[in-house]
Amino acid sequence: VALDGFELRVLRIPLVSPFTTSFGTETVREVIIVRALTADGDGWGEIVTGEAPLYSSEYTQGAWDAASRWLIPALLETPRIAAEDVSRILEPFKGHRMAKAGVELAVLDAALRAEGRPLAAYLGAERDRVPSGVSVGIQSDPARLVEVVRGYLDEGYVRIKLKIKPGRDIADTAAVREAFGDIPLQVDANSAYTLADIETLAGLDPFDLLLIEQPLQEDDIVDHATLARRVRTPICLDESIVSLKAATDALALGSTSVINIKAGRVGGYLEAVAIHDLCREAGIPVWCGGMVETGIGRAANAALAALPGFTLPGDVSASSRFYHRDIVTEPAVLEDGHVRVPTGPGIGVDIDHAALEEFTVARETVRR
Ligand code: OSB
Ligand code: MG
Repeated sequence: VALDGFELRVLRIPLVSPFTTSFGTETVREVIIVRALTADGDGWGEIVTGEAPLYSSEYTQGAWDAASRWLIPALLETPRIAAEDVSRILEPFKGHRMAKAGVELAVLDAALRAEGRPLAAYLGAERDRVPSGVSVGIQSDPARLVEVVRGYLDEGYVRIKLKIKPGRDIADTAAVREAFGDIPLQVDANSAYTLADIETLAGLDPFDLLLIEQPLQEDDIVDHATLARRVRTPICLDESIVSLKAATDALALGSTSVINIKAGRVGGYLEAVAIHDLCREAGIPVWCGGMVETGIGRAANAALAALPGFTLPGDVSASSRFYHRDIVTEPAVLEDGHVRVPTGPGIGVDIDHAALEEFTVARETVRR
């Protein structure tokens, strides 16, 4: 595509209910939307950082600075680039993977829209809908958690993921298992534990969980291998898998037996596909994680999750799980426990410009 420039916006979108994880409570999703401006039309991407560096080191203002001062100017140096060139051009800049992923998606969307080609087909998707799991935040107490989970099960979600943290783990998990029996159930600690908590984590074994997601720190790759030998529940890394190389290393060490793939965390949808391919070859199940995406990232995630190696339900929920109003004209909906993979060109969804404007709190255009 011939890039004329990029528009960056910070959006602040209210959540339908507070979302509590081991690292904090959010009531508003702050996110960066990227628009690639090209001679053949626009493309859209999403930088999934949050306001504060609590999930990983990336955060809104850092990603904004990296994108506007370094990543975008580097891409604008060449008159024409292919989406497949983006990661190589941005390679000299260390880290900032979420920023890179959002910029790459905008270029990819512009290129695919110009060709009339859907992202799903381009990535190698083989399904037209994907099973939808839901990530459930920490509630005031286990009884309330059971009621919230009941609501999601009634809506049709096919897999429940409970956020846990020290002191809100065993009793919460026990309450949900007790209330609903043999449902597909897993937990996510967002790196809230250390190896000193092995007894607690092994205490989750009787609940027959699909997996425990990211119990230890991002760089605790050896400790995760130690933990994996001491608990029966499969360990699934999220935060630790920042690249294809990190995935290769974690599998070699035995630190993880399932991988949560998030395009933002690994620097883009193309790197995400490479991790999918590695895992499929190795017989490692993967599933598509979420970062409370708007309709832009949610559409792209549905496309990714439709690849054949995504054998577990992902955090690819309906837009209504988080938002009253989305910024696309056809937000993802739950149909029989599944989300449909968009079939239109590019990410396959159109922007609701009125909603986009309503939630925009900052904007900047960087032109060639
Ligand atoms: O760890 O998977 C995570 C949300 C924000 C940051 C990290 C995580 C999450 C979720 C929600 O669990 C996933 C989603 O439904 O988008
Ligand atoms: Mg996670």
